[in-house]
Amino acid sequence: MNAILAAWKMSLRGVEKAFGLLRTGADEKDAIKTAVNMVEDNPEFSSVGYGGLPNREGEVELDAAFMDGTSGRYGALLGAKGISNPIDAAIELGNRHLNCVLSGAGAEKFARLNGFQFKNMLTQKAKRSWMEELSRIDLDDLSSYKGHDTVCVIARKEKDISAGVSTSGLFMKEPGRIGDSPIIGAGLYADSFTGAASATGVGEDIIRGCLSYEAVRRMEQGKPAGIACRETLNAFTKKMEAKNFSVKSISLIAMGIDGSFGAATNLKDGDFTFVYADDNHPPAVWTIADGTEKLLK
Ligand code: SD4
Repeated sequence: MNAILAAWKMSLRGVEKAFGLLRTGADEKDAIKTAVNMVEDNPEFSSVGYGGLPNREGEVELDAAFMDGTSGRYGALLGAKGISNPIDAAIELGNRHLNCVLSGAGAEKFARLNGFQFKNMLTQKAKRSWMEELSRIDLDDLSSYKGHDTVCVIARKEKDISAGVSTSGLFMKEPGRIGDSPIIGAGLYADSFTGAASATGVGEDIIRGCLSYEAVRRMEQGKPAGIACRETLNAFTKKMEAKNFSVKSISLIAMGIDGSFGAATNLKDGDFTFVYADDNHPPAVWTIADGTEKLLK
């Protein structure tokens, strides 16, 4: 079975291309790279790669990670600047056993030494948004700004399932702030025995719940992907409420080796979108409404 699941409708073009490659022989790692690269390279998407919105000092800091569910390998880069395609460097880091998670200057040095391309990731448009926002926002109230969405891609080739994520993180974050996206178990988790999950939304809250790991753990107990996502999000929200902690925006996607796929969100109906394709479903945009997955008309 070939399948791809990706967060947010901005992933559609990338998933279409990646799914075509998957069906004609590419492995799931190449499919993830292709789908994520198309979002990273598109300056219209203000949350990922080139054109991503900067931190409060006007610098674009990038987080990316890749986890191979068959080998258990994982690579991540945190708060790196200027790397054109952070997911490529994360995939490369995943080939290492040690030193597979690098931050800041170390991550940039690794990318340079390994021949990855660099460019100024701050577009004029992103700079203008930053300048406008600087005069307006309450810096103590960081939340997931509209249109600020991480690209999360899960791909399956026969029995192999992997996951990759890439983001410029929350707009106006503090320099050095790291979200869930590159953190194993939080922003992504993949285990080909069971399935994979990935998260988008306010990273600080996703990290608190280790939500991607938790969704995969629930699938391991026999839950289909969508139910595992909903149970994970509901249980976490309830537990945090009992601690007088109110969680912000969170959305989860998951795919099981049993063929299931699904998502959960605490955004309002229709606001969270995802893209899915497999051998029986052509690439299409889905959403969550009335608590379940629905094809977006
Ligand atoms: C972060 N989870 O840096 C990312 C941002 C995101 O939708 O996914 N926004 O916290």
